[in-house]
Amino acid sequence: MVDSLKRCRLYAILDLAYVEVAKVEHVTAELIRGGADLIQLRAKKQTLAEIRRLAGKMHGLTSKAGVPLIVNDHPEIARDVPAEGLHLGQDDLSIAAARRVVRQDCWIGKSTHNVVQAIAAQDEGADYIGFGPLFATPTKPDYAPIGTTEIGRVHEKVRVPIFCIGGIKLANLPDVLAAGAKRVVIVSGLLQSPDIAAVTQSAKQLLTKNQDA
Ligand code: 3NM
Repeated sequence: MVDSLKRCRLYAILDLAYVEVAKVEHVTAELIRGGADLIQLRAKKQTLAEIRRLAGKMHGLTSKAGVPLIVNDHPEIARDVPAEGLHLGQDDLSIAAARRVVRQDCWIGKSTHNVVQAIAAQDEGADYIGFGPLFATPTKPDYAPIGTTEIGRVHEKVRVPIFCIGGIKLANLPDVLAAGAKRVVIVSGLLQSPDIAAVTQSAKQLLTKNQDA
C-alpha cells in the first residue's frame, strides 16, 4: 500500500466548490481518464449524509480503476466507504485519534503550511503531507502563499511523500518541478478546464517526465 502511495505523482481534488453534485461522477471519470493517481473528495458545505453518498458513488468508479480515493475531514466516512485514505488539516483531530477510527490500511495525510509543520506531521505519523499553498489560491483564500523557495528544504527534511499544493496550474507546473517538487495537488487548475481529462493528462505527463529526468 505505502509503495503505491510513493508511486503517486498527481493528486486531484474533486472540490464541490467547483463541481455540481450532479456532475460528480462525470468529473471523477474524467480525472481517472486523464490519469490522476489519487482523487480526494473535498466538501466543505455539504451534510455528512450527502458527503457519504457522494464518496460511495465516487468509490464505485475509483475502485474499478484502481485509483485510491481520499476522503477529506471525515474519518467515519473514510472508514465506511471504505476509502483508501483520509486527509486532515491542521485544525482537525490528531492522526492518532483518526487512526482509532479508520481501517488499519487507510492512509492518513495532513495539510502543512511550513517546514516545521511538515516535520511535525511526519513525526505524528502522516503517510503523506500536503505542502502549501505555494501560490495564492481562491480554493483556500485565507492562507498566505509560501512560494517555491521552501520546496527544496522540505524535501531534505521529510521522507514521506510530499504533495505541493496551492495555485498550481499547467502553466506554472514546470517552475514548481524545477524548484524540486516531485508530487503535486491541483484543484481549480483541473476542475475549471473545459477538458478535465486533457489537462489532467498534460499535468501527469509533465510529472512523469520529471520523474524520468
Ligand atoms: N489546501 P487550487 S491549498 C485545498 O495549502 C488546499 O493546504 C491547501 O486549490 C494548502 O489548486 C488548497 O485550486 C487549494 O489552488 C488548492
